[in-house]
Amino acid sequence: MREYFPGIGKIAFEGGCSDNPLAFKHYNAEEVVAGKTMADHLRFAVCYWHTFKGTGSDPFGPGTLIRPWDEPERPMEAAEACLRAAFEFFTKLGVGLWCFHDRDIAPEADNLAETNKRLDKIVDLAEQLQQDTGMKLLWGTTNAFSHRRFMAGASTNPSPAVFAYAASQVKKAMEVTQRLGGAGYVFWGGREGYDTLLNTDLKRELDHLARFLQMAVDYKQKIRFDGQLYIEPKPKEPTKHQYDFDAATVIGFLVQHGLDKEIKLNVEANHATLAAHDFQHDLMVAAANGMLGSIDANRGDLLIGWDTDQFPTNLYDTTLAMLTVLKMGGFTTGGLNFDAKVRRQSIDLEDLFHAHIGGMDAFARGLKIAAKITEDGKFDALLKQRYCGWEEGVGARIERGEVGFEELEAYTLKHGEPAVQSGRQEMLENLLNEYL
Ligand code: XLS
Ligand code: CA
Ligand code: CA
Repeated sequence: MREYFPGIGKIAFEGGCSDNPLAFKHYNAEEVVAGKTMADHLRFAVCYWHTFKGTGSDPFGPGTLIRPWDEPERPMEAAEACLRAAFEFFTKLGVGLWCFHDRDIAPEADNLAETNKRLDKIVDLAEQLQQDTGMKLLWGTTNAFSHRRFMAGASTNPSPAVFAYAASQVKKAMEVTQRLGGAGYVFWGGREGYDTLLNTDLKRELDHLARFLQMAVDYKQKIRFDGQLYIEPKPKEPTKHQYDFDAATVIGFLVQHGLDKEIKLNVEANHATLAAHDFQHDLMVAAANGMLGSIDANRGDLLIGWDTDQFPTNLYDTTLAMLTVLKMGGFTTGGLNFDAKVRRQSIDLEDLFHAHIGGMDAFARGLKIAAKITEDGKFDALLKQRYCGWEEGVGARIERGEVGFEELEAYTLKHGEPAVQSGRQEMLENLLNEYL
C-alpha cells in the first residue's frame, strides 16, 4: 500500500518540554481532565474539504498546493487515492473523527444517477477504511453551493427544479452519512441568501428553506437515521446576506417553523466573527437555548475580514470556548471539527500536521485552563454574587411571575433609588489572564 506521508510516524504526546514540532505538547488523548479523557471531551475531527481537497487558491490566483493523490485525468482513481491518504493522515495524527461533503469524496458525473453510483463506490471504500482504522464520522453534509446550478441557492433557488435537485442530493448524502454511522448531518446554506433584493422574493425563499428542512426531518425519520441534524450559521459570503446569519437568527427561524426540537447548531468561530460577534457569543447563545450541538474550530483574521478559515491558535478563544462547552455538560453527538485550511504558502504535506497539532494543542490547553477555572469556582462565585438579588424578595417574585408593573411601581416608590454595583470587568480580565 502506498504511503502518502512518508517520514512522518504516529504523532505522540511528548509534553511541554519537548521541542519536537511533530509532537503534542498538551494534547494527551488518554489524560483525564474534569472526569473524562481529553479525547472524549474534545472529539476532534479532520475536515476533508480543506485538508485533502484544498488547493490554496484565492481570489487572485489559482492553487499552490500540489498533492500526491491528485490525478486530474483519472478522477475516480484520484478519489480513492485521496481517501486512502486521508485515513493514513487520520491514523498518524490520532484523531477519531472526520467530516465530509458528498462532492469532496467523490467527483460529480454527467447526471445524478451516475454521480450517486460514484459516491456509493467511494463510500464502500470509506466503510472499509473506517472498519480497518476505528475512525468514525462526526458528520456528513452536501455541497449544494459549488456547481453552477446552485448559483442562486439550493432550497431558496427561484427554480423548483433546482430545489428538487438539492433535495435529491441531501437525500443521498443523508443515506451515505447513515451508512457510515455518522453522528450528525450539517446544513450550511452556502448560497441560501441573496446578492440583491431587486431580484429576490425574500419571504418566499425563507418559506422554502423551512419547507426543505422539514422534508429533511421527515426523511431522516423515515429512514431512521439517528444522527443529529445541525444548521451552521454564517452571515455573508458567498452571498451578501445569508438567511442563517448567526446563532440567534437560526434559533428564531427554527422556533418559528417548529423545527427547534429536531435541529441544533454547528457554530463556526470564523462565522461568528464575520457576524461581528465573539466566537464565545455565538456558542453561548446556542448553549443557552440548549442547541449547541457541534463546533467548527477555526479562526478568522480581524484585519482581513473574510472567512479565512485559519487553524485555531488563540488560547483566549479556546479557553472561553471550552468554558462554554464544559458549562453545558460537554458534547454528546458533536465535537471540534477543524474546518480550517493551511495558508497558501504552506505547501508541504508536513504543514498539514503542524496545523492540526497546533489546533489540537490549543484546544487541549483551553480545556485544561477551563477545567481549572471551573474547579476553582472564582468566576462562578462572582457571577452568583452579581445576580444574588434574584434569589429572594422582589427578584424571586419577578422570576416566579408573581408580580406585574403595578407591584413593581409600588416597590420602587417604597424603596427609592436602586443601589448600583461595579461590573468589575478589568478585575475579571486580570483574573482570566492569571489562568492562561
Ligand atoms: C463554509 C462552511 C462550510 C461548512 C460545511 O464557509 O464553513 O465549510 O462547514 O458545508
Ligand atoms: Ca464550517
Ligand atoms: Ca468558514
